[in-house]
Amino acid sequence: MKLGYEIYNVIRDFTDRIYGNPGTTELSFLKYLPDDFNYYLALADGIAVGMAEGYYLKTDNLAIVNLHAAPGLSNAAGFIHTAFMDRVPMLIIDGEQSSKYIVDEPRLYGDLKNLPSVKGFFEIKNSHEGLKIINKAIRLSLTPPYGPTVVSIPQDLVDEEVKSIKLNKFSVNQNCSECTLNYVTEKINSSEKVAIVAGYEIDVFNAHEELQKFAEKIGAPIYAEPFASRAPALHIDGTLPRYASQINKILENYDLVLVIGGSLNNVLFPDEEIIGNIIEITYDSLEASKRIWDCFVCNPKSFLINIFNGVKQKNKKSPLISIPNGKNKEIEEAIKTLSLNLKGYTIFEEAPSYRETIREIMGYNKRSFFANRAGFIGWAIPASFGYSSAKGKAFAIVGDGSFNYSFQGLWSATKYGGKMKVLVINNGGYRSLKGWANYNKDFLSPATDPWKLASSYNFESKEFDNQTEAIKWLMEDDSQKLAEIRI
Ligand SMILES: Cc1ncc(C[n+]2csc(CCOP(=O)(O)OP(=O)(O)O)c2C)c(N)n1
Repeated sequence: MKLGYEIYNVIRDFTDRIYGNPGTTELSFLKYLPDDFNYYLALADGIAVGMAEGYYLKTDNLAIVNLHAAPGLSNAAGFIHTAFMDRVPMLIIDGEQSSKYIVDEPRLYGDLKNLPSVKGFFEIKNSHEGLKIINKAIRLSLTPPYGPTVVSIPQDLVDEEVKSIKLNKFSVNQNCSECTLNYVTEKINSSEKVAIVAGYEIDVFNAHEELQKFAEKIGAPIYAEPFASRAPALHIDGTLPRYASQINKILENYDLVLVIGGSLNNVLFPDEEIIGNIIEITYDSLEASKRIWDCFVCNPKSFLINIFNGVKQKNKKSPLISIPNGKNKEIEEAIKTLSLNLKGYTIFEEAPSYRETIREIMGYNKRSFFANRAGFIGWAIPASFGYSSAKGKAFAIVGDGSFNYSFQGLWSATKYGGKMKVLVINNGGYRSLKGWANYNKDFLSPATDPWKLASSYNFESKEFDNQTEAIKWLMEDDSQKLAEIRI
């Protein structure tokens, strides 16, 4: 059979769909798209990547994207970087000019082998190696830390005859060694005041219950890592602030800080070196390699299960240190109303001025709260649609500034359907930047009407003065809706 046909046969073991945006060099590959395979069109390249990330967040499946040669890939770079930071298993297939003439560097060609933030970039040189390269790119992407890989396929090669291959099983699961467990147990048992900083890997590995039991036994408060991107625990005692110096003020109160499945360095303002008596357990060797404190790279769920019996029950709970984090009153009413009327919707948070307010009021529901780890705005709408395209119920909370980066994702939502809501908090521009800058300039206040843009894609949208009314209208049924509140 032809290479194009065989590629779909291989990826069929992982997913039933591709998110993409096509160009001339993809047309030959896309003509082999099987009838039972879904192609979700995004109106811009990066948006396809954001949608694919949302699909992964709902399904845990490898996400597959089809992009257009160098223009498509380079245009999607911000979203690819975000998928990399979020550790998303993702295969990006991009079309390329005909193999014989790539050497002449025709239009659309670009040497993107050094594209940052991908785990591997592979160019198929001949049809014989095509399926092996797809296999290699998939396996590399699925090796922790997960991340995007790219396979570039010259458009002529997909029409060549190749032998089929069946991908065999592949899985990586590194449990924590006895030696690690003994070391950490001894440290915990000999420390009086222990704190836990829990991160997004707890949600990735579904280790919430194990974390809770462990924390209770050792009497440790659980802090969420700064800007936690997924639910780090069932119950959080405190949230770490935006400044490294403020984090240090908290950590200095403990003899031992256990960072489990996250990063202390995910701070917005690294104004100081983060210090403390820290032990970190993560499945992410890239994260661990950057730290100078004790780090053990292994599955955090296996860590929590296997350390439990060895640690001593502590009768006195270590103190909880709280630093007020500037909760913003402006949208409290809306977020409170929403948290009482969530109806199984999953939050995609992208409201820079209100991140803490949203987290504090709503808390983190297991596998029902997502943000990105790259500090990238424009992600929440495509990711919400990707999530809803996989039968999830997605609720994006976005600022007006953030909305304008990727509202084209709403076109895909109206085209393909799915349960998706959007709340736009319109504060007349880049409020967070104005706050940090401490001055106001015209370029910080772009005035736009998001609900009008959404309406132009037939995404039902309305503007509200009253926050409670807005939430009530959004949540009164399961249809796709956008409410914009002006504050
Ligand atoms: C892709 C990208 N471009 C630019 C920025 C810089 N940036 C951070 S916050 C922000 C303003 C966001 O405006 P809005 O969503 O309305 O939130 P607000 O600041 O008003 O709370 C900008 C431009 C960014 N983080 N990501």
